[in-house]
Amino acid sequence: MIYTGGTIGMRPGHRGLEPGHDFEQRARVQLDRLPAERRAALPRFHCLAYRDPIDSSNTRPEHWARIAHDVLAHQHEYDGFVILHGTDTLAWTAASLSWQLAGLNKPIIVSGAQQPLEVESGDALANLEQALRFAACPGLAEVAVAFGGRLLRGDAARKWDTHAHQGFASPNANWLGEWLDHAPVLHVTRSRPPEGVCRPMPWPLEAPPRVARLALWPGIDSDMMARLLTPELQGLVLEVWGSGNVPEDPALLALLSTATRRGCLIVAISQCPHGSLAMTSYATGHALRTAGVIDGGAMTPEAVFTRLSHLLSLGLSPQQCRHHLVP
Ligand code: ASN
Repeated sequence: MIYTGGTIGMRPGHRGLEPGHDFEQRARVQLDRLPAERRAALPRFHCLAYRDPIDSSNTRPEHWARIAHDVLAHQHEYDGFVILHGTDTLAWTAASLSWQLAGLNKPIIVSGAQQPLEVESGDALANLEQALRFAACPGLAEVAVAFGGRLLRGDAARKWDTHAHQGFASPNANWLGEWLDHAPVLHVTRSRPPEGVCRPMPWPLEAPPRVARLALWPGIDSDMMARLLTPELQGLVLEVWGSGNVPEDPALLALLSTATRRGCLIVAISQCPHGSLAMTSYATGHALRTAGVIDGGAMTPEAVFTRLSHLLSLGLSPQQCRHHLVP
């Protein structure tokens, strides 16, 4: 178990909740409150508690690399891993780990909580128990998010509710499993086959690639977009309308086209949380294809952003990245 911070381990401070320490001891005190038979069903675990736990709103790509590095450093010692994380950017970390650790073939369960461990009737103890039990499921061989009784694909999960115990959803992917009668149940017993380029590999820390995210709004013009589409930009997650539409503005489309021609990878996904792109349905969508924009299908913004970053950090050419972008 790796504790990185987040509300699950927070304590009240002067300005509000702050990342707390002594996590392992506090977690074991809580787990001891479970009924004897559920305690007995927990796997044995060791805990690596980061000495600098953070609120996950402070997460940077370096943190994703650090977690992947720590998992890989201990991969032969454990049958599974639990990563405890703040919920605000948990979906980004889960997506990043699903690329960085593709092919590890062990359960890597990312979890956290909406309330701290010590809150009576909070969700922390339940999520901790569920994460540990799912991490001990031999049939699971990928990164997944265990939260509020659901097990979601690591690259499809999204934070869905600011407060509810069921704080995560995967609107475009079926659950991998769920918690039923105090036991983990897997709906999919085999993970995806490992992908060619993605062998387990921590992100190179030195220079994270320059990737940005842009959601269109009515009235966006090419001047505004040009500020983001600088020559240094290597990748862009472009969140467009509906099934893949953009404004019919020749200057805006020319800007996208110039960027893709110089090798910037632009991936379009929908601003609708549910459903996939179909860039050929409308004339306004067809223009995106002509501009060299890649169809991101039903991927989440977190998944596209981290996948782009991962592929670019491997030093692959834009053509190779393009080939591997949409699984
Ligand atoms: N701000 C917290 C975090 O992301 C929220 C949480 O964990 N529930 O670290």
